[in-house]
Amino acid sequence: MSAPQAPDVENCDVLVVGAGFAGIYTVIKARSAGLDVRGVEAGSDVGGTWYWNRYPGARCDVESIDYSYSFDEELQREWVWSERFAAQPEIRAYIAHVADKYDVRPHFRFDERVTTARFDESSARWQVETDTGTRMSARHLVLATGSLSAPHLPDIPGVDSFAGEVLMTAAWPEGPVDVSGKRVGVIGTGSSGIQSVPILAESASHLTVFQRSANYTVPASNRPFGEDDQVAIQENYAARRATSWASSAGSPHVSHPQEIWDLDEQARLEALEQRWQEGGVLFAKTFPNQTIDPAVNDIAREFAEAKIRSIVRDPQVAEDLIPTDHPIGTKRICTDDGYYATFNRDNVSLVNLRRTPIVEVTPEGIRTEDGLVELDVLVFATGFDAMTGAVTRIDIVGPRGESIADAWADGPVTYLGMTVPGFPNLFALNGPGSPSVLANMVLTAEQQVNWMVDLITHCDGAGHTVVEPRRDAANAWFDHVNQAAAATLFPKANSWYMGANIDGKTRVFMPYIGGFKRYLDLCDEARDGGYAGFVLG
Ligand code: N01
Repeated sequence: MSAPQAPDVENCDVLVVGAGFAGIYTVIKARSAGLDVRGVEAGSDVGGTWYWNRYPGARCDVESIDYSYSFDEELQREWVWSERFAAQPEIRAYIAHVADKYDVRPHFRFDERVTTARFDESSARWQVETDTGTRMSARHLVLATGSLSAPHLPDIPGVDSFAGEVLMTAAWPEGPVDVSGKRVGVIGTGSSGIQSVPILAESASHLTVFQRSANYTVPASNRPFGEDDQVAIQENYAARRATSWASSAGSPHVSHPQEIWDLDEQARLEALEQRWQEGGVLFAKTFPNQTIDPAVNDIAREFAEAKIRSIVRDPQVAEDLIPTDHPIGTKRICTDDGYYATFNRDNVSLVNLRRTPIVEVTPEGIRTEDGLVELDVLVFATGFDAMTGAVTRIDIVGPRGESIADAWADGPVTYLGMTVPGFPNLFALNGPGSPSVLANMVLTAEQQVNWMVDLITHCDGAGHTVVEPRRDAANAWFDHVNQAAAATLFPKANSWYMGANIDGKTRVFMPYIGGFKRYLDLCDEARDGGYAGFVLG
């Protein structure tokens, strides 16, 4: 083991950045393996995504009973979800419960943000500093920093001049925000915008939605769980989890058993209608080939577009709400509660920025090419520098002087979506090259943390102090990730999966779309093959 550091430096085996689902489980698992684990979290408490994204309407688009830890039967039995799709406060309460149950908080420094990390080759340790001046030294650095946690604020002319209240969905204030009687503008119509718009519309005097690209969204069909549901959930939990672990996306849902071409038109429409009524993102997977075969995609897309036209009364508004730039499901399909119907309200307007772009933000509101829209509150629901932003915003430098931002300039190269060539003893959980955002983030976090702790334990047992993926193994993984994406329609969309929402970001499909179970198998193979993809020193 390497020598301890200077007295003012806090030492540990494993330093985890982030106290969301992945960071919390890192503490639990690493501690149980006998490792001294500490953490740093920028927020004031645990929760990660669910700590920051407190905007009205924030709700997970994965069912609550699936979007929860599976590692402890007792935890699974004792926690009772109140709804099919849990809202942010309930998920945050769940994470807090887990933190209490497993005594996680004492491991974390809260209200501190990691700013720099340098790998010192002589001690084989990461030297880490935070924005409050804390210095830490760890054998392993774990970036549990989230895939959608580096908010993106667009550089619109005059954006700082607005005299009213400015809010961001990704950093919504803790206390109540009252927009009643106010003129509210929302920029952005991704999942965050689409979830908040119906709620804001209920109290704003007027709500203006500034839409650059329309998105597909499917009603959640959310419902409270009754007592019968709770009994059924417990009876079926083991089977449901087993199905999820063996699935392509970490959830228990399966596509229609037949190919679309084996069905007549009526049967196709019935299948799509059934999925539409079931609600949520799974509509994108009604048929097995839906995001692979353009002809299948077109049938689902036309079905969704007919739904929009049937709900929205103003035909021009309906047309404006219909996406024109991507196959359905190739951007994360949104899950809503009354989004399209909101545009039937008298106090709601849609501004199609493709027709009338924003010219500037002024102290009074937003000036488009069509004139000034006066506002009291301006909400940015403008997304994230996804998958890489939270990592590259930390100044991380490897032993050969290369920063991770430079290393990933042409796209994020990882091995197995967890480790990075040139950056020993570093793990990026739910990172680029992993199923993460395309699967169930909680289960992928569990699997990755288990795999990572196995690797650390293996190294410790064999007396290795340094573990780094081989560059050829990482390049092969990068190619595999890209080939998997190229076999689908996903690269056709200017999505955050592709890095297309951030100016200057290299366009590479970042998550692994080759399948959750396949990914688990490949990780297991890498371990069972004696970690041949790594250099151990
Ligand atoms: O962000 P987004 P999000 N001028 O990137 C627009 C997860 N999530 O926070 O597409 C005008 O999807 C941008 O327009 P365009 C989920 O995985 C899950 O909503 O770039 N508009 C777009 O409309 C999701 O996919 C849940 O043309 C500008 C919007 O801002 C991911 O997080 C809830 C602009 C950003 O949409 C991200 O969702 C919430 C500009 N200059 C989030 N810049 C659930 O579980 C950007 N936009 C339900």
